[in-house]
Amino acid sequence: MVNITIDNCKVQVPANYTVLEAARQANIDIPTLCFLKDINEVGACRMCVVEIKGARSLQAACVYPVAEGLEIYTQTPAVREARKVTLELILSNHEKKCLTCVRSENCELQKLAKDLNIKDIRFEGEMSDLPVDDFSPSIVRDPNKCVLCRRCVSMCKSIQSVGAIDVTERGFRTTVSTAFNKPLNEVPCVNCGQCINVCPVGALREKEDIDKVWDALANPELHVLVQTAPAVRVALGEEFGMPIGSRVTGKMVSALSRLGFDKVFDTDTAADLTIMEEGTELINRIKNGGKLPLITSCSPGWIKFCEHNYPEFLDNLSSCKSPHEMFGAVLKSYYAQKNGIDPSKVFVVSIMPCTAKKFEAQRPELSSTGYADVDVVLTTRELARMIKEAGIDFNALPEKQFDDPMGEASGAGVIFGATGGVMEAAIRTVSEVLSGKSADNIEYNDVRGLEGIKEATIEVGGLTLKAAVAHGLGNAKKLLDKIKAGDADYHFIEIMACPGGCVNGGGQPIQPSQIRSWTDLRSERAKAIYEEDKAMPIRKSHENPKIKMLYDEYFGEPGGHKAHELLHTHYTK
Ligand code: HC1
Repeated sequence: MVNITIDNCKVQVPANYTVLEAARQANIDIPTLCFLKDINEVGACRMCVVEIKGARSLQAACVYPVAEGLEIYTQTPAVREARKVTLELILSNHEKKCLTCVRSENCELQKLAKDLNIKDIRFEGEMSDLPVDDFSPSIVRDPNKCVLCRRCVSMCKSIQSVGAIDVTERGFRTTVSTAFNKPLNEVPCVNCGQCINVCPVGALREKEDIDKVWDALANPELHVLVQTAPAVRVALGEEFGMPIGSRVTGKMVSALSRLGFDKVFDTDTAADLTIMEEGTELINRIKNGGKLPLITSCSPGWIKFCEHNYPEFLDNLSSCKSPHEMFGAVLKSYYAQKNGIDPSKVFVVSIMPCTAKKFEAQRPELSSTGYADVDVVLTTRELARMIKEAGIDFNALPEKQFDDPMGEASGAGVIFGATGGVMEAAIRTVSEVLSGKSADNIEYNDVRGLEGIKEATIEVGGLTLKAAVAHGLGNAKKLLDKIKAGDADYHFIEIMACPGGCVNGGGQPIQPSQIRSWTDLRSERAKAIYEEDKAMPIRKSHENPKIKMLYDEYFGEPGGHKAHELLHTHYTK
């Protein structure tokens, strides 16, 4: 610990703190723009400057280390003027279309202007007029709104090890762009959308598909079905002012019914179906000498990363479609048939925490009924916008259950939304299938939590299963490199593209740096996921009666012919 003085208050702080962290401990709020804890700590924007006694110039609090006896002043006239000039210079060439910007009221630049009491902008800068890149099915990039904070670059390069974007050019022409300024869909972007979640302004956003859904809902010829991913229910409430980690499953179902969907289904049900298929695939590969390790295939960002960077692992991928794609195929086959509806009139909307699911839904490999399994994917944020546009008072909504005939899911389906969840759900089922006995302890803590790579050795029905879980593509890369080098071997691996898994997907509500830097969104939302699992009457996929019904009435057996036709695919790129 060291003793320092901030604005004449004496405080004791850990010796490894920066001035920004020390000020926070002393309840002094220093404004920041480029700073994002553990992701972008580069001191580039100069919004957080402070005076340090003895230093020759103002210093960036986010990178300046504390030391015994340091005297810091955060609100001197020189500091206030420097911050205002910096902010006005940023604003001088920022496209100020705040009324219609998707980040209005959730924009860190707008908040800074208000907090720093900016009334006039003293400088009139030249405005850039660069083309908006909206070719990707998942992400829109508007360089005219970019404030060059570099958070997106750090996320893409350092955390995700994708490196699809970087800072290019010099001086006034400096911009964040792709190699040769190509559209995002022509570079190895994996569509994970993590760049959107860290952008302080509206320079990065999801490709909005709301109007396609309004049109479908207004079309009397269509039977419009919606399904919601596990992670949406623990984050949607944030869009309506609720605390991080609020569970809003019942209100979410109510809202979707009020929007006019014919049925509201739960992707968790299809997650249970995935476990039946993937568990069977794992057992078959182990027993019959198939390709191991088996690697999960439900994260489309991970699939694309694998295609671009590790094609030698493509045959390790499970042939299972992701749960929402499986559900789409079930709705356009079994459900359509059972209800006497022409499958061409069934319109499936998936509400996902993920921007890569928009890309996934367009993949030609995912249309086994002759129609796209899923017609439109909306993110959690887009759903919130629809609810607001419809004038629905979300907080006052009653709780509602998912619709039948497939309105039931297990806790195993719910935990898919957190890193380690697919692994844990699979173990819950595979261990019972192999041992023939029902297990009481079904919580596998070794695969839970936020360690980048988790390993577990599990005794399942006479087999010693070696498992690993990686979340975030940087961790996936480390794990795959270890396997390639012969330093590790496993039977089964779960990989999710987003750090923390889907709870932290690129389509989830955006929390500003002031919150995100100090509260771990991933663990708060994951906590809610595990609470939801605990509250479920059925917690194992193979015990879900709707899944039993599906196999009895339609698919026959897991891994059977019909299941392969509709629920599996193969990625070959
Ligand atoms: Fe996910 Fe999945 S868990 S991929 O993280 O396998 O997006 O939530 O829906 O499909 O079930 C996302 C979440 C989601 C699929 C499931």
